[in-house]
Amino acid sequence: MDRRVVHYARQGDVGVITVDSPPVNALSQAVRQGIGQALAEGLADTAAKALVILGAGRTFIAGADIAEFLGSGLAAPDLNDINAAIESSPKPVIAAIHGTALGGGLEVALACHYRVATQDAQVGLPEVKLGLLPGAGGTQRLPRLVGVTKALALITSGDFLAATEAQALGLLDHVGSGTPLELATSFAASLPASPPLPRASQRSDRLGPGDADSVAAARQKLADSTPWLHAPQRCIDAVEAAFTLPFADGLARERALFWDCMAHDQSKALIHAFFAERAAAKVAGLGDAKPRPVAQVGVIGSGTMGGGIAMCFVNAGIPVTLLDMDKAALDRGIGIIARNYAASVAKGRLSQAAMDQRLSLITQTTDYADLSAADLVVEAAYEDMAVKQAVFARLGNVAKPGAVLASNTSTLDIDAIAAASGRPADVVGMHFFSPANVMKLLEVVRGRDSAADAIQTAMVIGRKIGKVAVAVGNCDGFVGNRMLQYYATEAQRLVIEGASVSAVDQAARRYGLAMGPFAMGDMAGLDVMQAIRDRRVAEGKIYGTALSDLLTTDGRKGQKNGRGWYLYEPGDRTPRPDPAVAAMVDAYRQQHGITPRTIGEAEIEKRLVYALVNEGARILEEGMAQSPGDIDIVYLYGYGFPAWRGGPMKQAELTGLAKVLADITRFAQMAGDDPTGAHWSPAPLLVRLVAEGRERFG
Ligand code: 3H9
Repeated sequence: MDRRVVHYARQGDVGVITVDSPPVNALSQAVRQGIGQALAEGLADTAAKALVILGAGRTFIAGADIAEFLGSGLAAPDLNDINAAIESSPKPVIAAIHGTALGGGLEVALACHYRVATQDAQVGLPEVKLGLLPGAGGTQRLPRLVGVTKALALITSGDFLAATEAQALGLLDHVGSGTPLELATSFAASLPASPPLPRASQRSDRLGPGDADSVAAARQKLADSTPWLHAPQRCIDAVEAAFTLPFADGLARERALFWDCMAHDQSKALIHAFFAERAAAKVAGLGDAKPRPVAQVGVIGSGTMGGGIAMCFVNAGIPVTLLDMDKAALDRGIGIIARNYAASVAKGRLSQAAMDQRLSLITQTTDYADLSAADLVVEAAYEDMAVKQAVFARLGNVAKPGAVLASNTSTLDIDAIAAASGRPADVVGMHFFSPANVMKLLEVVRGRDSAADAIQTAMVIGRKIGKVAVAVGNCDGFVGNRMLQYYATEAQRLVIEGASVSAVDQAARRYGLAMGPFAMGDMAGLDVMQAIRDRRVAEGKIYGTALSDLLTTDGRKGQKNGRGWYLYEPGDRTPRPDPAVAAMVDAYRQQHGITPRTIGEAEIEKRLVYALVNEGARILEEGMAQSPGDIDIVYLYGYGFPAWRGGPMKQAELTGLAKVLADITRFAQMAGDDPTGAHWSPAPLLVRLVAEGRERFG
């Protein structure tokens, strides 16, 4: 069907150009061409005194069509040419904004002579979040409209501005209530008969002598905070051109910098992450299953996880019945929740009224019968199969028919838990990450018998409470923790071979991870990890090394008792190297006849990340994740993997699968017959892809 994505129609004496390309009116080649044609129609329409550009559906224009960036080059017409045609129009052109005007969408609006917006509209140049910069005049027109300092802040952060804030900056000419067309029509009617048309490219009144200082300050700020990021510095280079070069040369410089960013691995990684996050929301094999309604939630266990999970639901306005074994446990749990909220109030992030309202949505109980009204029950009891099965047996009796029963287990077999409920079709895993009220990741575990609509319910409610939900298969550790166990094991192997605990963590941080494996272990709790290790070792599987046993035998639990791989001062989470741990490591090496060697940062980095990649490839082959992108999203949102690296699987693709396999093969040789290094046996999928000359996992 040949459907026009941009159409022109006249309303009174105003010519209306409507961009109608769902879902977000992105500037595909067809839309660019359509705007050009509709503009020509409007200019030829003698009855049209002014022209309006607006978006059909939920939004104005959300930017360039990012999918086009995955291909080779951008087909004509060029957005710069469209913008030049708009700006040079002899008739006033008004952008009428609702929803969001982002990236190229805002650049179209900046080329218009006037911009009006609805009160709930937002504007922004978020290209930097994709590792890019505004490439269609945004870095040249915005500084001319709002000044260099403000433009730098907007362009280097990618933050959205509310319409009223944008108006205060001079970016919007009018903000009001009414439809975008009504706003634009009445704005057009208020214009004098032949007004001198304001053209951003021709303005210089907001540029001034302090601009070079603003640029220098912005450069320094970014060099201090995120020196590893490529695009923000290029954004500054482009904005600098707005006051050092004539407009046309500035545009050319901007475009050259845009292509420079586009060629960089960071934009490939960030664009991958953008699409992977959206793809994760679509779970294959669910048919047209609709989510079950969830108006009331039960949470079992008021400890750290249960309390955090309860907060997620009440934050979204969903009442929670919180169950624990006795009143003392409940009081402790509620106390922690209240303290968490109070800290947000103290920081000015939450009002006292909102805190009170959220707490009022939590009902405490010790009686399972009180869960009978819940549409969804999330179990966050102790991580032990017998405990979980007992809970699900009781839930099977009390929960109402059709309630979804979810376990927050991080490693246990969902099918075994589901069987205890007597209604396995209603059972799924909802694996939150600690702290549950902060971390965005939610692994939704599909059991063998989980009903499609039960999975869909968990996915949809996950999004509703602000999580990034990823469907995963039922295997030991699911996706995230299954990969992590080899990463954590490898971290210990590196220390045994000669690296220090802090050197391993430092290499991980320098790679871009939010924290190193040892600091992460201390945060998660060494006792918790030891319990998982003990179970896995009893099952003949690997997790960690005998080195970690020495620490737990010494009573080290991590942050919770101030002693783990590091030492912690009371009330301070800063990890401090512990000479006693270094002594334990020395003793361990001596006992095992290991002569420590110097291990460079590059080797540490590769062994940590490729341990993830190799297991990720196994997970993919087994179908436990539906795509490499899903695995990446698990790592970006659950484990502090840097978005600008796109996730472990994307990194492997960017590095080259053949190179990664060569290193993994080398690490396997180095590990020899050491069972703790058995994970280096190359994943068959990786071997096959490389043999076939393929460069992508999926
Ligand atoms: C740019 O403009 C460069 C120029 O300066 C220079 C050019 C030379 N393209 O997020 P949602 C899809 S760079 C293609 O779930 P929401 C998205 O994949 C661009 N597709 O909705 C999803 O598809 P599906 C600068 C896009 O309501 C669907 O729309 N602009 C684009 O939660 C719904 O998306 C940006 O970076 C796009 N630009 O949020 C804005 N945007 O249904 C990026 C969305 O198949 N977009 N899609 O999964 C956003 O921030 C959010 O999508 C938005 C809506 C706030 C618009």
